[in-house]
Amino acid sequence: MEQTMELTTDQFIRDFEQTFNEQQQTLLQNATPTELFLALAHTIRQYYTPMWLERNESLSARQEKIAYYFSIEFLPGRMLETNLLNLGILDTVKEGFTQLGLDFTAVKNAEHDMALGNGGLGRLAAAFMDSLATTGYAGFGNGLRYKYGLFKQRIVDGYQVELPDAWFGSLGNVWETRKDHDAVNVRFFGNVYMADAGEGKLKPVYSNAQVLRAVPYDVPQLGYKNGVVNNLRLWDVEIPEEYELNYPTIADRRRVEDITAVLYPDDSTEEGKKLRLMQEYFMTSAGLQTIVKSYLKMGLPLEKIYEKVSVHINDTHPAVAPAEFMRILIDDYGMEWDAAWNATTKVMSYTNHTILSEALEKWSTGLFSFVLPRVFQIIVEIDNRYMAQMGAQGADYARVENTRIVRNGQVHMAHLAIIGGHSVNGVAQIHTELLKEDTLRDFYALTPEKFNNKTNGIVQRRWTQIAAPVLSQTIDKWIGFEWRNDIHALRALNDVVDNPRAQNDFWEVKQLAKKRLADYIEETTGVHVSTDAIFDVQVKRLHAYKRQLLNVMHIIKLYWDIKDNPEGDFTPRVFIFGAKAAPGYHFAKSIIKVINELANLINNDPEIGDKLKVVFLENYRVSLAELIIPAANVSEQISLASKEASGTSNMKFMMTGAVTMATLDGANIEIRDEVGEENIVIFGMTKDEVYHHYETHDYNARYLYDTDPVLHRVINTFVDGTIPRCQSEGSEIFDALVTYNDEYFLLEDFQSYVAAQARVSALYRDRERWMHMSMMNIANSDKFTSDDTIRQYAEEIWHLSLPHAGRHRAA
Ligand code: GPQ
Repeated sequence: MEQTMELTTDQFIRDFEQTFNEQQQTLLQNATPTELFLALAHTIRQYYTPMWLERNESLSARQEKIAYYFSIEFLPGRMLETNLLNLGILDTVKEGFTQLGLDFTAVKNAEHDMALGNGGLGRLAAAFMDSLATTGYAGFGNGLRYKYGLFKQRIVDGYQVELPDAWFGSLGNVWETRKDHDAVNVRFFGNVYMADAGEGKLKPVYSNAQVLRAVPYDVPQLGYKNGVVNNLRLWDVEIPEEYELNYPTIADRRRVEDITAVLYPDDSTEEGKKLRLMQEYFMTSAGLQTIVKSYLKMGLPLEKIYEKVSVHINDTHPAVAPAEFMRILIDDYGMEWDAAWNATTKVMSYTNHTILSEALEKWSTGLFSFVLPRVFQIIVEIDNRYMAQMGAQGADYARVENTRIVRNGQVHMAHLAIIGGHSVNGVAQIHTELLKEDTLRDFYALTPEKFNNKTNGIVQRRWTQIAAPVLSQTIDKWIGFEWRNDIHALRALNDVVDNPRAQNDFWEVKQLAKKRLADYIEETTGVHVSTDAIFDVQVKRLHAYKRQLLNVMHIIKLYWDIKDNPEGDFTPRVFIFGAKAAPGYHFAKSIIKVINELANLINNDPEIGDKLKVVFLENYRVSLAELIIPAANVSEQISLASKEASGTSNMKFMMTGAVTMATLDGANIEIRDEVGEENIVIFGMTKDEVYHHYETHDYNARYLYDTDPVLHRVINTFVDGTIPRCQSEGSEIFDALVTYNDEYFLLEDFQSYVAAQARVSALYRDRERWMHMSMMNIANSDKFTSDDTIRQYAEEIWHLSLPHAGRHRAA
């Protein structure tokens, strides 16, 4: 149901000027973009606050079921334009700024990205918040209010340098509201023993525990033109007044503040691991405590809490939730074990985001029981009862043993999440299949009914209406405006993909986006790139399995092709990278260094000229993605088949008209199904071929290196001094590829990748054919709306119904 705020430009200007005058003691014309941004944000706050209050009142008055999405990461990026778009007043505000003679773009750029996430997982969580509000479901986020978000990346001498990202700095987060009255205490450490509580009951007694205060800050999540405002609750840590004497020095306090200081503390040390576990428990415990409290306010029986509450465990970071929920129900509210367990398993559900084993969290029982002694007791009890119950059912012993929570001195968090919940899902079809047949196969054999797939999605509004306004206008021109409210209407574009005038329009749109990016590239790197070249983009975290290195090997091959035959016919390309490497991930950082040195070599070779350029854009983040993605001709999605759970940038590129260069991995497969085989470029091994290598151990990278002369030359380029200033990084790469047998099969996929890239070059030269492909991608991208993904979560996992619209109804 569409519903926009009624706001005239004149009214907006009055509101804005009034807020500005109250806040900033200066003239509008003298204000900095930041001052203007703050005034604008506060104006918007006034607009949505009544809706927010009303939403909360109506949800509790109607006792609506609420799903709580627990995630250690949320990556919304900038909120200004999303909030304006969703209120339906983006154009009004832009017009108001024009009338005031102010530069809206400068003001929007003054907002610091809210980067409380690393990459896909955090961005997905933020997308789900938007889609929950947009679909109208009551779904609230629960996470941490990090003082420093994901590090800021600088490139110095080709190396990644990490700087702290003080995202709310001295200005604060303009969107949040502190909710003091919902603060709760969270306990760590100490000793716990069970004492007689009378009536044959036991109660835990704590000694020497550390008690910390969890204070929530709420960030509103606005639905698209529907008047709905949901809530993202981020927890911060404080020292409770009654315990202040325990922290006499600033250093003592700092250690506490560390809990919400950084997004992923370095966990290569025992201290770092402890801090990470404390973060996970802190947000989980605080969230669950307040959820139970607000449920009880309705006066309903606690045993039935699952009728009004769902808790979603986003990856394993909040997977302590089932045990903590049991603790709250039993210790704090006196419930019996069986009733508590029944409620817990009905409340909890879990999403897995990777099959890579290093990301499936495990904690040593020593550390876990030291930090969370009571929760550990409960986990041991859950584990014992699970064994007993499975044994009684006659389940296969080996399977049960493999699925235990506590095993070989470790606590397996994914196992706790699966045993303690009713649903486990993967994030793309192939990923869910792999969970069933490999990673979690014993669980699947024991409890197949828990497994389901929910293919990821994106907030398409952000990637078109906000990131690509001209593309959006062009879509309007050809099929009307309906797609802005119902994304499935985009399919009407299928009718014009072969219309020469439409093709021409969409070509021009892409050229404009490329020009915008080319200007940015020149400004930030000094490299001039031609918009006549194919813009070939790979932006994502730097990880060996994502195979940025395969892309690099292809670039080296092209470099030699041109050097060998400078007069040859060549389709010009600009290769654009953006990628942060985890601070402790040495190999990934070496790849960044090599990309930068290769870029120096190529970009400064007059013989190469405009035929080939390589650009590494530093500090890749959501707001930079908004600039880069709409400008891409080719979207590089080249992970080793089976390794990328889904990918989500692949969906954003598709939607803005890039052609995907893809392995049959993650959601690439579903993209192919939507656009058709001929409108995507597929290469490389399938997951079955990869698994065949694993089973037979027959892979021999050195043999490929020795026998394929092209590969041989490309790989030698890493170590023969051709690329200056990266001797040691080059030999690390050589060793990974040849000496250590190429874990991600780059050598095997190389020839097929090169052939696929040659196909892309040929296709691009046939503009009609290329525009057909490009527009087919836009026209068939509706499947990947996170609005539909979240509807499936809401209906199939959380069993929510759509709350009735409040007073704010469409006229
Ligand atoms: N993903 Cl386990 C992350 O971004 N961080 C993580 O710690 C884990 C997964 C990604 C995954 O690699 C992508 O394939 C997915 O598209 C994304 O999660 C969202 O599901």
